[in-house]
Amino acid sequence: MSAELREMVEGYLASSFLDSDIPARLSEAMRYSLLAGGKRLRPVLCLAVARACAPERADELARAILPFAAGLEMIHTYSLIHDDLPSMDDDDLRRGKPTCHKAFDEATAILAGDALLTNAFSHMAKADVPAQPLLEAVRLTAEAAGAAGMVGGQVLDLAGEGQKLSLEELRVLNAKKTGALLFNACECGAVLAGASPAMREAARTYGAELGIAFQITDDILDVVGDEATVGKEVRHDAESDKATWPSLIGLEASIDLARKHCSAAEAALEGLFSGPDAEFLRETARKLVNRTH
Ligand code: GRG
Repeated sequence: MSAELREMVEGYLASSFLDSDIPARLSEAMRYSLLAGGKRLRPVLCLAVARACAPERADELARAILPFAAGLEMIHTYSLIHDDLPSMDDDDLRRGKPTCHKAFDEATAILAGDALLTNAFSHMAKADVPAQPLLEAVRLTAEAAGAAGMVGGQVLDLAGEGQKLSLEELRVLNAKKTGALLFNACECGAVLAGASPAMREAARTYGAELGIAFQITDDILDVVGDEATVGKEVRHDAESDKATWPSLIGLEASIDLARKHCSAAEAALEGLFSGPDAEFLRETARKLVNRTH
């Protein structure tokens, strides 16, 4: 199921930013990072939630929402490009390849990120769904990616380097930096499918639980993973003296906590979602703890 959705997203992304009006070097940098082989988790979650909300319209919905879902991946890719910059996390490797500023130059990487973020909204607005839910989903996404969401989380992350954070501070930081885009992808899937308020709430809870589990596993991979499999530098958190789940509660307790949040994600779907896409969402939550990249 997810392979099919992932391929749809991959196809859409591959055909974007080929416009001859875009300066060649900018288009090259945007496509370099966008097509570097990410998991496409956010767009696939958005599409799968929408389909699980209305299984009888699954194929039609996926086609209608695809530009919106692809926009979410563009926003995610912009955040990775900017996160890797020397003034932020200063990373040389991303998705198994040199980071954008290494492959091009710093100014081009900043502008490629800016362009991906801005153009993402143009793609999202092309979704073939009624105006009211589309406007709501665009608003939710701007909030999730913006100052009170991901960008705010990144600020807290940078400010937290070298600081001893409490568990609650780390939870809030993670919910913004990593969680906001993930739960937003799920909530927007429900909104765009015209789902009931209960389904929308359940989708949001599923995404939020998955988001925290995702960040915990990211922290764990930084400790136990190897660079070739993870596709980015590892042991980076300790080097930058970052508060992480393993550093605050230990490795074993972090694995247990990730499992707990994955179970909570699965439980959020109970009784409301059906069909193969609901099963895919449950399986995603079950498999998350064992992810290697
Ligand atoms: C620069 C505004 C701004 C925000 C950056 C996304 C982010 C916030 C930072 C990335 C660093 C990081 C380790 C974040 C936590 C987990 C995360 C989002 C990992 C990357 O997402 P994946 O694993 O990556 O879905 P792929 O490459 O598969 O898309």
